[in-house]
Amino acid sequence: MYDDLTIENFMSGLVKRNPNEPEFHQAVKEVAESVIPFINANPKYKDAHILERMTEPDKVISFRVVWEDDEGNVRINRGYRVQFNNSIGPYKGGLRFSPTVNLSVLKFLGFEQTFKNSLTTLPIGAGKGGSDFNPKGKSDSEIMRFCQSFMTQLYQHIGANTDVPAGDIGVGAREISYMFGQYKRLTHQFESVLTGKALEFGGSLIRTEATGYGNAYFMEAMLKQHGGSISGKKCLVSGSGNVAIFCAEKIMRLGGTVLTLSDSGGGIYFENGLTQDLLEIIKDRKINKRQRLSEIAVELGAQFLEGQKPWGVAADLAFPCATQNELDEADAKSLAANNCIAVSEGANMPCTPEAVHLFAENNILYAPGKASNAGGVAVSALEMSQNSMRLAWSSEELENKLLGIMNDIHGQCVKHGERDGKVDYVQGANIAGFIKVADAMLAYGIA
Ligand code: NDP
Ligand code: 2IT
Repeated sequence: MYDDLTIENFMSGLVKRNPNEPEFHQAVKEVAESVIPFINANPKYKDAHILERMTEPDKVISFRVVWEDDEGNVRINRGYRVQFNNSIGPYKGGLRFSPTVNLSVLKFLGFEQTFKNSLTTLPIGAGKGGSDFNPKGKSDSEIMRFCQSFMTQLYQHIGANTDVPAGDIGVGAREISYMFGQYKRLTHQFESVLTGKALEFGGSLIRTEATGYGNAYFMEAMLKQHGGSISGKKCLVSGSGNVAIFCAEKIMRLGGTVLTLSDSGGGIYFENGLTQDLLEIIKDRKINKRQRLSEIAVELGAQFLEGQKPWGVAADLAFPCATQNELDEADAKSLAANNCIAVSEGANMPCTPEAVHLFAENNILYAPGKASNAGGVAVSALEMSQNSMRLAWSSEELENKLLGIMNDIHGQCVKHGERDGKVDYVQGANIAGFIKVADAMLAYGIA
């Protein structure tokens, strides 16, 4: 009925409708490049304008968050929730607290979440939210007052069957607990409105570990598909937060050697490889005491690489687990020069498009985050299932389910991404994630 879509026309319309949102444009372009040829080959999606509808969030909520700091000053931040798509389940996705949060960043994350959540095989829609609040250097009381004020605004927009937020950068167990407590006070409901809760009040075993473990499992599946494994490989991990720490732990358990971690101050290099004992120190210092890597490098017997990223260290595998666009073309060149064989994203969109292009040119296997970091949201969905049943599964059951889900996602990428004996994981993840959501949207009619 309509002329073929072109990537150029589609993107120029999207950029016009959403000016000054570079991260959102970047995330959509990556999907459009894989999905538009598929849409043109399947006119039911084209005629219903499904991609245009999928790139317009269902609802964008922005609100004022006012709180008092320890000196009695009145502080004002902006809070958001982007409810992107609820075609296959309640909106689901994390909250990020960072001064770098803006609408472009949350729209890119919400859009990616649509495909990621579809790939998990579980009934979850997509959302993302957060605030430009900077948690660094804040006291525990300040964090509590901010979280309570944030939830006082957010609570009316979320619910166990409506929208279920979780953590992301700057939001961990402490913040989720303060927000859950405030939701309960405001609504008189003890319901599964947040995931990543503490075990005492409905949290799931393995949720803390799930994103990082899942990323290592995805890398293992990708290497197995190509006749290899993590065992015996030298690995670079970036970040030292929730995702990075547990990705490093699972890499070590699978027999790999972790040479690096990082934070926004720089990288840390373990000449002889990270050990579980050192990782326990890092968990305590980073998660409980919120220290910088530069402060603990000496105690860890490691070299601190001030202001540097890990990608210059020679290794076989790379796991970017910090933040978006942290691995650029120059970094990809360093990886290629050192004969890196595979990259699996723990963070959301950590590799720039130029870096991804370079991976393809150098035959470096590449797993996009929407596939490889889906383990976190998958175990969040399992937390919702357990809450609905008022039961709790064991760690063994949950880890088996997580492994099964990551292997299933890998299988979907192979099914939709295999070309000439090679797997294009970007193509596979985008098409597989698209089909389920698009078919649900078609079934609802014009809405
Ligand atoms: P955390 O807040 O626990 O840790 C973030 C880590 O990344 C910290 O080490 C932080 O260092 C580092 N970092 C943040 N910004 C930068 C930057 N600009 N440059 C260098 N390092 C930086 O967050 P998570 O581990 O939860 O999240 C990490 C990534 O994984 C994000 O992209 C997130 O969206 C993604 N993700 C998270 C999931 C989850 O379940 N938590 C699920 C799926 C994806 P510093 O402390 O110095 O800021
Ligand atoms: O990016 C992500 O998938 C997350 N931050 C986890 C979301 C969730 O709902 O567990």
